[in-house]
Amino acid sequence: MFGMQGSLLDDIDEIGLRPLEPTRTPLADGAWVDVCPGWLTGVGDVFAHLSQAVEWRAERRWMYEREVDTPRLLRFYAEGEALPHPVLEHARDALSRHYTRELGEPFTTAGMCLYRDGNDSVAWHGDTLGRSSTHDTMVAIVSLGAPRPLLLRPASERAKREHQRSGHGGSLRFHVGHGDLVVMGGSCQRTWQHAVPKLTGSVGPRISVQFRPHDVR
Ligand SMILES: O=C(O)CCC(=O)C(=O)O
Repeated sequence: MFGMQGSLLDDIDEIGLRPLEPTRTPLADGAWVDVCPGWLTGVGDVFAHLSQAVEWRAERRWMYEREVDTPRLLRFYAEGEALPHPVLEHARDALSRHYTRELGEPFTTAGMCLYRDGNDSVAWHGDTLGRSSTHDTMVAIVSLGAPRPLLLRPASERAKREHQRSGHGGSLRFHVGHGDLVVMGGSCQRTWQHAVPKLTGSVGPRISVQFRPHDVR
């Protein structure tokens, strides 16, 4: 459906998970981000399976008094719903085990997005539906396919001030694809925002799988 050129790693690796040993970057106002490059292996096969097996849906939204397509395809797997590939169940369980002491609860849902090309995108937002609007939590994102920039910028006044003072100023950029894991934690969903911007030129498809705990969207 959406062809992808595999990287060298994708070609030689079996489907599985490398050891979960993320590197943490503290962010302003109580947020942090963990990164574990190439965590999921055998990405080419998983991507091919997901692009065919998932019932991708186009959603509509209102913009300037007009209903338009959301620029990406989506599928949400609710608590208790089987995930479309066993390695995603392993990933969710491994994340729950790794973060159990810090998070205090398991990851239970999986949101999936398919960015078909550089025209697909998601605008600046925090995942602030449910408890994440008031409580610290985590959103763990596994990226498959062509790397895309995942941008983070401070949103609360305090985060903006602290981020500015730290000398960084602008947005942070994580180039994610090919099985990379990014976990946004602490206050990140309410004090920072994230986005996947549109890109020009030839951009291959990317699938993002977001694992979240109960009542976090
Ligand atoms: O594509 C991504 O990794 C980000 C997805 C996202 O922010 C969302 O669906 O809320």
